[in-house]
Amino acid sequence: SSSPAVITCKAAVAWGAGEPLVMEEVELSPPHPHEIRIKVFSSSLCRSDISAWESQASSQAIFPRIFGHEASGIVESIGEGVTEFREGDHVLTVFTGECRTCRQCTSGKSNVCQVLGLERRGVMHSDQKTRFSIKGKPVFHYCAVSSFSEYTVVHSGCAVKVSPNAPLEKICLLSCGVAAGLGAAWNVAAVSEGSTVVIFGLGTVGLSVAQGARLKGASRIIGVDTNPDKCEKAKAFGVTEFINPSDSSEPIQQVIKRITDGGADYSFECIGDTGMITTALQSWHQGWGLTVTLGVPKVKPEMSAHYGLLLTGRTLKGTIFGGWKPKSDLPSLVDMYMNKEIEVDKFITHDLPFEDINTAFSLMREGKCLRCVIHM
Ligand code: COD
Ligand code: ZN
Repeated sequence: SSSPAVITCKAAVAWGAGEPLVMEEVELSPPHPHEIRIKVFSSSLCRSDISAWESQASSQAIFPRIFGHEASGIVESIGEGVTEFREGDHVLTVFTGECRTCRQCTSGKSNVCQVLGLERRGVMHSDQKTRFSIKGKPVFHYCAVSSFSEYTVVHSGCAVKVSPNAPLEKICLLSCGVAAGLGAAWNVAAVSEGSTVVIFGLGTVGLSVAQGARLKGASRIIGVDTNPDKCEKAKAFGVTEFINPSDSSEPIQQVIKRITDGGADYSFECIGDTGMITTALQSWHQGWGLTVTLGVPKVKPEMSAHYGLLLTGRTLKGTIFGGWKPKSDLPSLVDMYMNKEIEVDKFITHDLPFEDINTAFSLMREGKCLRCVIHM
């Protein structure tokens, strides 16, 4: 077939921190070598999109920018050297790619690719440039995905081919939040049967940890969240007890130790607050216990804790994307969804047309949704 050309399409562009997105006609270049151009089918909104869009930090002031990284789509065209994809393939995008050849990808010890790892500067990995522009002026990417657009270009290592039978409007959630939570429970913590689990933050990520823990037979799953609406919602995902820190004057770690006869076996930080990591560490059982951090802190990146907490044998682990290698592991998660072994649909509290994307941002900011799926 003839080589692909520049196209124009509609994209939701953020012009400044916290400013409502504006629907713009953007130019999108053809895929460069080893890249693919995707017709985005659906994209759900994840908290990280909001955090980056709201951030006043100068390192994050990358505008104009197209957010969105939890998405599904159909391959529209392929760049030179791409052998893995064809036009028409169904794909999930991933914010952390897998080149399959670098030292980390081949290590068997890490899911963080040296070449296609988390991109924070708003450009493509290969040439530090953008593929989007408006009247010739660059429009920046987010996590090298930028799915709040009718079309996008990603590195072929940042997309995963999935079964054409899977509903694209649902499985987009497996591209980030739901997979991250399940992976934290299964791959990183390896939650054991009969154990007690505490989850700080009951968004889609935290509730996916709950689902993962329930499927591994955890007997108590304690959810902690300052939003009282999460109490009812959380039960559907396996949370057995709910604690709202605003309801009690007793420190939360003390409450947990009291009700669990000495402390939890596992705790998970799904808020993005380093103070909560300290609290999570203090909620452990004496002599054992594992804390997994999933969030990226919005404010203070340093954390503090008394070394004695670790001295007696406790463990602190960090993870991104639940330890999954996207290319190797995501197709089987999609299959599990198709076989009804994992729940995805229940996380979708809202479906919205692309034009209403700012409504999705408001719903998430106000804590009124789990996932809003935006249909392109
Ligand atoms: N105490 C208790 N609960 C709180 C507090 C608090 N101080 N503050 C907020 N919460 C609750 C909120 O009420 C909400 O229910 C929950 O915490 C957070 O949920 P969501 O829906 O806002 O967010 P998620 O589940 O989509 O994601 C949360 C993460 C923290 C995991 C995410 O934002 C993140 O930091 N990801 C880091 C990894 C990363 O950058 N990956 C890149 C793509 S995600
Ligand atoms: Zn995300």
